[in-house]
Amino acid sequence: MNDLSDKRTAAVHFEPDDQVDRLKSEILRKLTYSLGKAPAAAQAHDWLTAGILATRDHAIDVWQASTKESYATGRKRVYYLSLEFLIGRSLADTLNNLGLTEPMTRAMRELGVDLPEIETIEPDAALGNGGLGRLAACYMEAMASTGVPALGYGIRYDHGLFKQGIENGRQIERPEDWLSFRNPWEFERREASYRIGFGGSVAASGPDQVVWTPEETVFAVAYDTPVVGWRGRDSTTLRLWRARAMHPLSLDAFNKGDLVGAVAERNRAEAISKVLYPNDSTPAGQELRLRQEFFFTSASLQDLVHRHHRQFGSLDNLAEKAAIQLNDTHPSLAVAELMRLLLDEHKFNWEKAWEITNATISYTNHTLLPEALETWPVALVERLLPRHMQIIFGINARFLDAVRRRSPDADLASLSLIDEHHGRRVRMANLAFVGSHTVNGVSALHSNLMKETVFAQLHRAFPERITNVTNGITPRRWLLNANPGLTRLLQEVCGEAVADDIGLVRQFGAHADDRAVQERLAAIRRDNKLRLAKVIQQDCGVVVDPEVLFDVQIKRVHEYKRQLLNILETIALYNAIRSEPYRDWAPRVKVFAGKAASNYTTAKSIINLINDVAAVVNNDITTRDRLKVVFLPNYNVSLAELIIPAADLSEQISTAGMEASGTGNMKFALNGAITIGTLDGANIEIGERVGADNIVIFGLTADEVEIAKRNPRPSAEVIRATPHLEGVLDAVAGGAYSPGERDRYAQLVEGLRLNDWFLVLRDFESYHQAQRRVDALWADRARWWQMSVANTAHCAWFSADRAIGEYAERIWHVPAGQAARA
Ligand code: OX2
Repeated sequence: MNDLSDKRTAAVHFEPDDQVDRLKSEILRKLTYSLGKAPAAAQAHDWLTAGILATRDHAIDVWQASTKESYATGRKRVYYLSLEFLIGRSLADTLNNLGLTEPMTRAMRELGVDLPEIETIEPDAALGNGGLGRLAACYMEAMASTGVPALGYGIRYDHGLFKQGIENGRQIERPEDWLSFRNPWEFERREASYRIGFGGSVAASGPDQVVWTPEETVFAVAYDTPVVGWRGRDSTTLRLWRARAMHPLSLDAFNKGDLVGAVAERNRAEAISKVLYPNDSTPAGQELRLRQEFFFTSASLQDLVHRHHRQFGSLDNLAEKAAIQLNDTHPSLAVAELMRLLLDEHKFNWEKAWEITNATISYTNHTLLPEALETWPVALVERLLPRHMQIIFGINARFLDAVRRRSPDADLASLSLIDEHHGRRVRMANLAFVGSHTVNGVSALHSNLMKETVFAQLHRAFPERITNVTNGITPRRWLLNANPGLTRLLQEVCGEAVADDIGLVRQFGAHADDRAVQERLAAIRRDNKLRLAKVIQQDCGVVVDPEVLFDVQIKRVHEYKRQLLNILETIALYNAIRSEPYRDWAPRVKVFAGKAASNYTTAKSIINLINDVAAVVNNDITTRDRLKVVFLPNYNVSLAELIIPAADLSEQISTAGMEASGTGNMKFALNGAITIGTLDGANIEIGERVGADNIVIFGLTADEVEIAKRNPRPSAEVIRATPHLEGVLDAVAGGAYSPGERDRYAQLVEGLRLNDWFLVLRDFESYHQAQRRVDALWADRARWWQMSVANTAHCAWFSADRAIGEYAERIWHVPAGQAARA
């Protein structure tokens, strides 16, 4: 059997049996000739790798055809720059997109291997922290599915996001090691290797000519992975950079016996792609982080400029053929680096270089939290990137001049790319904003708040620049693959074509009152809950009943996301059940999962509290059948795929105005969970689509939060006015949940009493009442399933295909491939 299939998979229709036979021999060939294993000796991981390699061949066929087509037609291409791509596992999704799930399952079965089982040993590619990184991964798949030619650029971290363990209720971090047994999906591209300079000096070499001589140079080497879209029609490329030393070994030092010095350069260079920073929406004030940002930005821009030049022979038309999207400010240096390439290497004059740069780059903002807005000390940028600092000053001077001429009363200090108040720092968001033709927020509320708050002055200077593209999620991974039961039901009710056109789920809405549909839905959810219950028992040692309400909050642990509000309300509920054990409480299991940044003490204390509360509640016989609390360790993409289809209630309870969008909220709603949430981020748009009766909203609005912050009510007054709260806080602060260390949570509670910045206390009562509305809805199960149907039926709009369609049309000006070629 020929190893290299010569046609694109999805376009070819084999008889099912032929296809299974073909796959079997492809797998065996890989096992024998790529892994050197006989079937009888093969371990589970060998079968997995053989399966991946066989699948990859099919992906390559699609990939090469896509690449050839986009070169042949010279179509505009998107370059998506992101410091994070939170991919998770790839085998199941790739098979499904290629239409090979069934034949591969059969082929493996005939070889004596259980495919779903070996799929679970594929390591998660965790090259991201949370929503921002997962969004990038969803968009790579959606661009492949809608035929938008694209390359995603990032860093190939040796170690992705840390593994979280829970020991004695506390988070511990262990290094992640996804590459330890190599990555069978990727291809090293030795020819795509670029020099990245740091430090050194800048000298004039003629009128308008500048030469930067870096003091230190490292290599960036490309590793490519195909990302196949739905039905294997198209593919995008994920190109990740690895840092290599120019001189991996100093023989001189080695021969003198200096073993450490001999590899010092190598260690310093390779540190750049060693580990992902475990911060979610807070910047890391570390030189290494800035080196990472410049490293991947420069490699990506050199690469795309080089490719463009090779294809078109000139950079004059760069903006016509390339759209560069900055995923947050981490790649903001792209503005200065593209200017440098155009000015210093391609000899454009400033005006032309600026015109090209601005017409090519656009920027997505993901947060307004002031502590999360990235800035770098001017002195550091000057030392590490002297030429870029000059260019940034040049951009700033021209920009401020132009504003001053147009509006003499403009607030130049807040517009400036340099913050002069905090020891002179470069404002990366201002740099990205000024360098971009379009800047977008990620939900309607967030984009409006951008105009009113952080970017108010810049918005006045460029009133057309800010736009909104509400986030989206890929329905392939988050519905079709994660929830096959629900998918089958949707295909029966709305037609097979829902898989191709998620918009068809709308028809599901007409069946909200259909008892048979409701029963099916209940059975599907029960199965999903059973699967999760097994994992809960394994990982937490807690037995949970799949009949009870699964109330779920899974996301990074952060004060603004308010896991603390959830656990405090859980304590109030626990107290209430204990004092009235015979009332008909809606039995629940509270499911938590999420990582805290390793240096974020308060978030870690909240994790500790959840586990301490769990230990008390789960061992209390009075509440045994009514309430359980579990914290699942090591939250990641794979765990989310297991939990989301099993959720009845989705907790989206951030302080209004603080969660830019959220994307977990969309995944839950599409899978039919009911949202309990604040009017924040994309919750608002979910509510608009599913209807006010099908979502449980509580709490202060963003406007009210704004007012509450300006005139804070003393916590003591809020506590006095809120039933149950005082008792809950006293119990936590007094050690009721930490008997071995009574003041473990004294500080956490004191923080709330002193300055309730995230309005946990202010929103407590409203949240508590909302939870009682949930109890009532759950008691009327027919009503619950009605709501669930409405959620699934009206959330197709949150598909990443829709979001990518908006970027393509309004920001990148690239035609979507399938439409363009149809
Ligand atoms: C996250 C935001 O917090 C979240 O609201 C949003 O849904 C996601 O990005 C995707 O847009 N780091 N993570 C985020 O922002 C930053 C910065």
